[in-house]
Amino acid sequence: MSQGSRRQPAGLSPTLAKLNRCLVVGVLNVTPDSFSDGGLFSDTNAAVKYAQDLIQNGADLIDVGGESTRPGASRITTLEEQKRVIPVIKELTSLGIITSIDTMNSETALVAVNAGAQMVNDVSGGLADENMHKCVADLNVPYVLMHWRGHSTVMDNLATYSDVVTEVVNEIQIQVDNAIKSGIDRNKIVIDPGLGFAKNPEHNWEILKKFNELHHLNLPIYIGASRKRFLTDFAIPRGSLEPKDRDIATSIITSYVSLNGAWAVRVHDVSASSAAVKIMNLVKET
Ligand code: PMM
Repeated sequence: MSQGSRRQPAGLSPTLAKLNRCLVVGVLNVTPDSFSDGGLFSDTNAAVKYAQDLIQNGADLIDVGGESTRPGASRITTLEEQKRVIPVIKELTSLGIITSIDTMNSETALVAVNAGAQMVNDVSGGLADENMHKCVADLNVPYVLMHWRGHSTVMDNLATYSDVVTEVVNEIQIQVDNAIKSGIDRNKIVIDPGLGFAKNPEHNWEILKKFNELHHLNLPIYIGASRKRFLTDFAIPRGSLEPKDRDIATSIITSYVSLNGAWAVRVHDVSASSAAVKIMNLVKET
């Protein structure tokens, strides 16, 4: 198997920067309606306890999100989003746990970084909020820029491609150029093909099959495959696995992308993916 070389962004805390392997990002959705873990955390204490368990089980950092991006999800107000995530980020920071903020909203990104988040994870790559790139440039933190074509209410209708990998790479390149024009340091950008976002299962598999083409962008790569519906394609009958039964498939994807040079994977079940990235590091050519 050909192995892409792993790049990492500048501006990481030394704890993360020194890890010579794919990072494991634990998902913490403080939402009532995310597709696999929505509604688990009604209060800050429960969310913090869950994040501590994720760290205990091998997460290197925690991605905190307050707005669901599952297909069909509707938007929430900035105030509601911040009410959900900011107390959690503050508490995790005080406990020494590294966090990123999963938001499309520049105001939330700003408040979250001021509360201690060390990275902005923007599933819209700057397209949902025209102030996001300028905001991240000022914050000067690592920025995950995901491929995106539209909000959750419409994204399934936007899954039309003649060559998905070429189009995704080209559209990411445009957003990277826009980000740099707004003042974001290129060394702080991480790209993500956005599995499941305006992509049907065949598109997701094609992107994974041609994973090495993502390296043409010469930027660190972040992958969020965890528990997504396409991971049920192998099941009999097809599609029969519930989100929580997709963790074995998720960890197999983690093995594959970490061997192929992904910088980080965003996962719900961190223990299996943590084992996967460590084992892949042992078998990988250096
Ligand atoms: N997927 C989800 C949420 N945030 N962020 C990035 N960068 N990439 C992803 O693929 C991604 C994300 C949706 O999954 P969830 O509802 O389980 O959090």
